[in-house]
Amino acid sequence: MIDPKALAGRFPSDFMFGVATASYQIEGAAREDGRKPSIWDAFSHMPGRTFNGDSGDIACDHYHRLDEDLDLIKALGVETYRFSIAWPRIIPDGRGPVNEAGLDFYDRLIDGCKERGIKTNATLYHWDLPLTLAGDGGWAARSTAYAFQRYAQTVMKRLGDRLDMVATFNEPWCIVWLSHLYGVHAPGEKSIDAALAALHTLNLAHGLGVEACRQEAPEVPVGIVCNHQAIEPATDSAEDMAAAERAFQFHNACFFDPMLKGEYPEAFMAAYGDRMPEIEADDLTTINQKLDWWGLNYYFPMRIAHDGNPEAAFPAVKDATPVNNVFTDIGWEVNAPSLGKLVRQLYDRYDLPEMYITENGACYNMGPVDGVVDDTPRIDYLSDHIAEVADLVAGGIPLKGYYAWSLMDNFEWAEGYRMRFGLIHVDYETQERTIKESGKWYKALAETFRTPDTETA
Ligand code: GCO
Repeated sequence: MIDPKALAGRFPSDFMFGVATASYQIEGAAREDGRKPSIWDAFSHMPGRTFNGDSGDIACDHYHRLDEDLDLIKALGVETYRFSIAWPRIIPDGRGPVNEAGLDFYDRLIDGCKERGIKTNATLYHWDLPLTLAGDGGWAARSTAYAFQRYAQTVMKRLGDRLDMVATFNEPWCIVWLSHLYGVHAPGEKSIDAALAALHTLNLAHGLGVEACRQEAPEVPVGIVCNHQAIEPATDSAEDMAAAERAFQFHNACFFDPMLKGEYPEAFMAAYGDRMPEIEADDLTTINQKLDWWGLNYYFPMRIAHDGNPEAAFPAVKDATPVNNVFTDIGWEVNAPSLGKLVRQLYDRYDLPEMYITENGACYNMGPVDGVVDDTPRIDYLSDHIAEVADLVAGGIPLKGYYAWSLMDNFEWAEGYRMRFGLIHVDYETQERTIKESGKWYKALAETFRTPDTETA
């Protein structure tokens, strides 16, 4: 275990440490104050979609425990809080009437952070699409991009004056591939055509969303949060290296090429161009917006090998065996150097602005024993990855902050409540919160960076 103060000493004084959450994973209050269902309410209530049939109906009951939870964020000594805004609270049918009560909740959240000297980083979309929009085709329908544009305008008009940062989307990869091709997340589609349609709608919505944020709140730095895949070829054979490039195009470049270069990647288009939805004349210009920042969510690498089967669909890769034999409780390989490699690869490939690690953390499911949650493996995971971040900063990457996932245990999507990522333990029966040993370790690290002007009087 690395000493937190020594680790802190490797970062510049303006570096920020924070914690992250997402609306559907923590809020609960799924039917309150005018909120209507999202695709995740529908999906989690379908048989067999989530572990144990768990849903976010109650989750961490954060909606009703806002002040207590903001106090906990402050108690962790962090400088910044990344959260997401639930579209179905703001515009419950996706388009149409605005629900003032929904905006009021985030008003209280942001003001509560301000009062406690905590900076705010809001994500507009972390997967809770209003269910009504799914009836029109959801992300597979182009019209959803325009509905998102209006939602972004609505949020920024009301909240933009007090936000420190905003992101259009969390993890386009999950929204497109995991949800529309692999069928694991809502809406549970398994169709390449649906996924390609969602890909273009999402990219377009991002561009329209950036414009909307700038129009309503020009002072707020706007960006996007991606979980680009850290693709590790099984060998350095020419075949595996070519496979890695194809995988990069499929998993990463189909988002970043249009967003940062105004084009879709070549081999990707050679494979799928004829199945893409219509790309209208100005679309790529709209998508290609200069960003103020970007965020990377990183947990584990993707190991791949060339798939020689002539029937294999692009990117024609198969899974390769992890070389690192250490896994978290969710089965993900622990590998901090892959984070560094991925970041350097992205800066080599793209003209990128400053960045944040917007999520990083580990699943370990131990609970309290005599009031103490001893989660040493999580501390080890965090230390190794934060040390990797320090190397990137020392190597000249404009990396300005790190957010631990997550503030507290929460609804882990298809895994329900059995997988725990929190720095704070949640007892879902009593809603009691207990700061884990990792939370105390992170506090010792993070509080070094709280500048006096962010302290409350
Ligand atoms: C994400 C997810 C989180 C997950 C975390 C662990 O952005 O992937 O936002 O919601 O809980 O990644 O799987």
